[in-house]
Amino acid sequence: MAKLPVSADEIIKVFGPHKHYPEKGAVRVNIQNPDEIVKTHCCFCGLQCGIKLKKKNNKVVGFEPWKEFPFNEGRLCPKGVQRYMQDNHPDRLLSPYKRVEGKGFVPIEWDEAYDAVIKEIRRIQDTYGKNAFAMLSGVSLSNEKSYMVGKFARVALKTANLDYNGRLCMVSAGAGNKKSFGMDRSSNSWADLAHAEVIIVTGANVSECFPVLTYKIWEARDNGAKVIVIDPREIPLARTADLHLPLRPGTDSALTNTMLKVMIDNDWLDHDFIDNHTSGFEEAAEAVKECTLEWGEKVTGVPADLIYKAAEMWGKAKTSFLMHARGIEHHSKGVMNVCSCINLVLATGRIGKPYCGYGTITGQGNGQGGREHGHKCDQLPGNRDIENPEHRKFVADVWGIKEEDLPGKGLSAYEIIEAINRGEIKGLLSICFNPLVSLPNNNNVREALEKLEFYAGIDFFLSETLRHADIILAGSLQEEEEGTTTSAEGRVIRIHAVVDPPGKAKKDSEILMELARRLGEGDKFNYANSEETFNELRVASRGSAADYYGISYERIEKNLGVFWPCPSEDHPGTPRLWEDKKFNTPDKRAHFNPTPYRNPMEMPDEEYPVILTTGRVVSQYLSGSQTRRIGKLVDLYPEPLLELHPKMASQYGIQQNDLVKVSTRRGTGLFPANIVETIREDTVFLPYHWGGVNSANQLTNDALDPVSKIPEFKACACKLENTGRQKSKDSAELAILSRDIQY
Ligand SMILES: Nc1nc2c(c(=O)[nH]1)N[C@H]1C(S)=C(S)[C@@H](COP(=O)(O)OP(=O)(O)OC[C@H]3O[C@@H](n4cnc5c(=O)[nH]c(N)nc54)[C@H](O)[C@@H]3O)O[C@H]1N2
Ligand SMILES: Nc1nc2c(c(=O)[nH]1)N[C@H]1C(S)=C(S)[C@@H](COP(=O)(O)OP(=O)(O)OC[C@H]3O[C@@H](n4cnc5c(=O)[nH]c(N)nc54)[C@H](O)[C@@H]3O)O[C@H]1N2
Ligand code: SF4
Ligand SMILES: [Mo]
Repeated sequence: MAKLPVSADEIIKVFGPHKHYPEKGAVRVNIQNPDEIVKTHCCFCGLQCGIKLKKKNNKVVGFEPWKEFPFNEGRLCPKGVQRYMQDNHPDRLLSPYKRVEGKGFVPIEWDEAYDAVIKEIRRIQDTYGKNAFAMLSGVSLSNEKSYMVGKFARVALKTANLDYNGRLCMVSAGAGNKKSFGMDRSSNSWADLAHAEVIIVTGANVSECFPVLTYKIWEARDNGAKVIVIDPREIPLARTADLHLPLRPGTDSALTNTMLKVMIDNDWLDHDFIDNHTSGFEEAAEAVKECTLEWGEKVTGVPADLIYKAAEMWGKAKTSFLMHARGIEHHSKGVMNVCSCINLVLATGRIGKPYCGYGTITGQGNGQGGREHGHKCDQLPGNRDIENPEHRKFVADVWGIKEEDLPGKGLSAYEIIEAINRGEIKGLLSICFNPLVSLPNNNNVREALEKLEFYAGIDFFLSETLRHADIILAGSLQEEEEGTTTSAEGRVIRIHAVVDPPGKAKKDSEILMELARRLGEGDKFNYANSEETFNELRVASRGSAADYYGISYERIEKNLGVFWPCPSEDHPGTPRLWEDKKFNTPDKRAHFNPTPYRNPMEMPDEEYPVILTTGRVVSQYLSGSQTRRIGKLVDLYPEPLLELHPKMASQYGIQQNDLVKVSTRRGTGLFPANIVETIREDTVFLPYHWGGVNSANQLTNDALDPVSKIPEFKACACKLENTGRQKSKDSAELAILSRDIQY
């Protein structure tokens, strides 16, 4: 029998009506006499800006800029200045809950909650095998918690099926980086941007998603840099760029391949670097042989002269930086796209030198550290390979277990959902992940949640996914536990506990440790504090491709962060990688990878003639479970709007704010139209931060990249129908009020 989500009425009875905090129009008071001001970091994006949080009576009551922190120097974006609204929020989960049919969620004591979880883990694993109980995790978690989750799943749960939300985010970049460099990190601290002659930003809406990085790029412009933006939309950064290439979604490697061909034809190459420090150039060159400017224009929709100009600017520069984000990575060929960008960098040899670099802009708060410490389905701490016998032995020794007891490679995030739907996985524990909103083709996710025999989740808010839970474990915010994160630059920084979790909520790590104890593995999870966990992580990462061994809490504090790799306590850390041109591959050379072009898995056709791409807006964060509760952020952008070009709008007779029905082969949604001139005429864009009827992920394609297993969020085919109805004045309000109860 399908296990339906707890109903809206039942939720309101127990939790009260959903509230925004602060309420609409409320004035925020900046407390002037806090008990304490604590230096820590923003919990949202991968830039991890420094921030000072004000504390009074064990509550976070405000913030101040932290001007001395070297990356952001006090700057914060709209989300950063509202982040502190969360710990006091009326929606906080203040105790564990269990689902009782007919009543909804009922608050219970921790002992009962733990017992219920352990009983179900045992039952399911005894009946169906260890791997029938899966775990999903997320990288808003600190390094310490990420490491602990990886160890918990393998040592306490003993399941192979652990994966994380970075599977939707950083994995194409990670796989491309490893293939090309043998290491997965931005090549330089972004201080090097300031004097780069040319900067390419591709598939990254920097001004909305990494707002504080904008000023670094503008600083470079002030110093004379030329900026090239590659994006189907004229994003804010493109409006201040020297060149904007508005390509058709899903055609990135056609564009970069054509640029490489132009560079080869004009000999804008660094032969010395290619010959002495790389391998695979011939194969990569062979793969772009047919990529003429005419072909490039036809496939990408970007005029040939613009492609030529970009290749010339990039090819002739002496210093340069190439940055990309999910726009090129969220594709069924995301890894190829990443490799094709790296090929442009390697062809010019501009890496491992001052003002020359390459980097993927990490998405989630700890998207960098979290992808190194072992909660990916194929990975052990230190970015070690779970299938490599030496790596397994090393980590098993650190954990005090036998190598043969360490599970092998498990399923990736979306594959776990598919396995639940096939009846192979029966139980799930999640922490820090809201897959019902964030996974593609999410009607499949709903079906999986309804099918699970048991589901428990650790969160501080009742997310859409958690409405399907049998047990809810009330966890902690970033500022409720000591720890570290690693910023997009590769800088390991200190997160400070400002307050204790409110009510009966507990620290995430405490919950995991107690579950481990009750599973009989308590002796392996006996950490007195986060520093002890970090010190074990250091040892587990020693000698690896993500070596933290030399980094201590004390050193981070003293230096305002340490860049890994840092193999020993007297090592200064590594802001700029590969200055000695010794890459981390077995032959110490950087690898070109051939990147032959192919189309996205779903192309527009007669039935579904329009390209749909999805992404973000500045005021909302990820699945929105955190930011849709903060009144000031909701005011900025209350509901998802369908961005479309005036020409497309007139073709369908669509006016501003008309409700448009958008359908794909997977689902249908209704979205008010936002007619803008800043998008390609053949493409529409939807932000994905909402669930239920407003969810963009009802529509998206669940085709996965064969290597990274990232979904194709950025290109699928859709059709539009004008409903002829205008969005009513109340529809936004209604959408907000019914935010959690939309389906
Ligand atoms: N405000 C805000 N900031 C965030 C987040 C958030 O949710 N909200 N999330 C954080 C996280 S986890 C992440 S991963 C990052 C994401 O940061 P970004 O990757 O910058 O954000 P997106 O909006 O997903 O996509 C970026 C751009 O890709 C473009 N695009 C779409 N299709 C293509 C294509 O085929 N090729 C190219 N070249 N471009 C394409 C879109 O038009 C969009 O402007 O942001 C982080 N910062
Ligand atoms: N269509 C479309 N879909 C996308 C994308 C896209 O561009 N288009 N982008 C994808 C990307 S890049 C990403 S990263 C994913 C993100 O997708 P998700 O990871 O599902 O999104 P989050 O909102 O981060 O969900 C995290 C949940 O964890 C909770 N949480 C946050 N911090 C903590 C913590 O410290 N402890 C605990 N216990 N819980 C915590 C939050 O309250 C929230 O409920 O979405 C992906 N989905
Ligand atoms: S740019 Fe990112 S880290 Fe900085 S304040 Fe905004 S969301 Fe937070
Ligand atoms: Mo992400």
